[in-house]
Formats: sequence, structure tokens, C-alpha cells
Amino acid sequence: MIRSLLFAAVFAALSCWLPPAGDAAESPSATLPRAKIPVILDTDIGDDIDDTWALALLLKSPELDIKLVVSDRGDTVYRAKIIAKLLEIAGRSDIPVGIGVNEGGNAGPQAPWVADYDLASYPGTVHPDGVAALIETIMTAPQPITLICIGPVPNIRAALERQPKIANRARFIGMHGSVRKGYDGGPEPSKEWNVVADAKAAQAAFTAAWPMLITPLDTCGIVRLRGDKYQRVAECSDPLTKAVIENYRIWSKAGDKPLNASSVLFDTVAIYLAFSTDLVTIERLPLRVTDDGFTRIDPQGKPIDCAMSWKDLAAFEDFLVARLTGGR
Ligand SMILES: [Ca+2]
Repeated sequence: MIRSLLFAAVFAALSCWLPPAGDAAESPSATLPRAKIPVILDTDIGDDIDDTWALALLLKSPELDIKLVVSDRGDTVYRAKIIAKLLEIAGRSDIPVGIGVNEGGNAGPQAPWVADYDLASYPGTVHPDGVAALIETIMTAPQPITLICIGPVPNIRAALERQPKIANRARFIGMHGSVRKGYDGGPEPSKEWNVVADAKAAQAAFTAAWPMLITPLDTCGIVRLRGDKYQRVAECSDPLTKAVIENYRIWSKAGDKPLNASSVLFDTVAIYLAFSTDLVTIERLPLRVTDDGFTRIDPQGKPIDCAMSWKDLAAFEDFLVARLTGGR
């Protein structure tokens, strides 16, 4: 009873949690080391390449304590192979991998990178039922878990059906939707892929009891590294960063052709939001996921914190480069 009351108090505090502005040196509590934030990543890595960049950013973010990475949507075994191989390269096979709901279908454009990779060779734990692992991790955690979702969310729909109480023990951070702007900063909202690919699952996630913070296309849809910023990442010798670029070259079918920019790095913004909102403007908006995959502002919708614009996009790009190249 006492434990559950304590948990409720911690969760209530976290529900309205936003990191303080400024760095630790300016904080009166600067002498106290900040506890790492426990996170689960749910990802459709293996379709668009931005998940690969996002997982690398996650692994290079000391603010976050990764409890589990779960593959979501379509061929989740193919996706779990990419996760496991990247974790091995990063020297982080202590992190469990979960295979999400397997909907079948074809492997994606990074298949050549994992053609010879055997999941059974992963030195750490691979959970064949990734949804069960996700539920177990959230329900047994001593403090609320931050669930970062960067793809369509059939796993999350399944998890909420199996154990609705997860919504009282986690907060949801997602790369989802399109509120006022569409792809590439377009003036009209789009049917954003992570929502429209499984609108029923998005509706489940967007009506659950957890607090939500999302980066819709309004902010994540315009993040791209170009010129010197891209080159610094492309020329970095760090093994994980090299693997990101190797995957990017396979994904883009570049062959020997030089690349001078990244594709849009949507999902990296959701990783950033798990520990900071300093560089974006947050608006709390009532959102409803429509059956045809839009995220509409609707007074009847769930109030959701949305990163609606950048205070300093160049600073975010610099932050991404610094993290991926090992600097600060
Ligand atoms: Ca994704």
C-alpha cells in the first residue's frame, strides 16, 4: 500500500514534469547528480532510416537509462535484428531486445545489413514476446517508465489491451501526427505515417490515461543535417556512428556516390524530448486521431503536450552532431 502510494506520488510529479531550462551548472541542485530517466524504445526501425539515427542518439544520451528496445509493426524479426546488431556494435548487449507483434510482410531496405545476422547470437536477452516484456518492464519498475514510440504502435495497442494499468505507470513520448504543418513544413496538416499506418492503434495510444508529449511533423518534419554538419557525422570513426552511416548508404542505395545531407531525422526529436524541451515551444492541445489518420485539434480530444515549433533548430542540429560524434 505504502509502495503504491509512493509510486502514485512520483507519477503525479512526473505527469507534469518538464525539465528545467538551462544547464545543471545554473541549477541550485547542481551538486546533486540527476537520476537517469528509465526508458523503453518502441521502434519500426528498418523502414525509414531515421529510427537508426534515433537509436544511436538514444545510446549516446547519458540522461537516459535504456530498459528495453522493442520492434514494432510488420516484420518485427527483421527489425529486431537491426536493433540487436546495433546494440552489439555499441557494446550495449546488456539491453534486452523485444520482438513485437509480428504482422509479417517483407523485410525493408536495411535487409542487406542484417542478412547474415542471427538473433540467437545476441549475447543479451531477446524476448520473443516483446509486448509481454514491455508490460513486465513497466509494471515492475520502481518508478514510472518513459515510453518512447517512434513508429506506428500496434505493440502499444496490444499492450494496453492486455494490461491497461501500464497507462498509469508510464508517460508516452512519440513522433506522431501533424497538427498545423505537414511534411517538409507544408502549410496543411498531413496524414502522418506513424498514425495513418495503424490509426486504430494510434487511437488506443492517444486515448490512454498516460501523459503524452509528442513531436508532430510541425517540428520533426524539418530536421535534416546538411553540409559540414552532415560531413562531421559521416567522417566520424565511432563504431556506432559509422554503422548509422553504413545503414544510411544501404538505405539510400547510394553505391559509391557521395552523400552530402541526411534524410529527414524525424525520430531523433522524440529521443531529445525524453530529457529536454529547451529547444522547442510546447503547446498543450486537445488532439483526436481520426479514423483516416489525421491528428485534429478537437475540444473533446485528449490534452497532449505538442512540440509545435523550434526555438532554435540550428542548436538542435548542433546537438545531434555533437552527440553522434562524441562531443558535447
Ligand atoms: Ca520510425
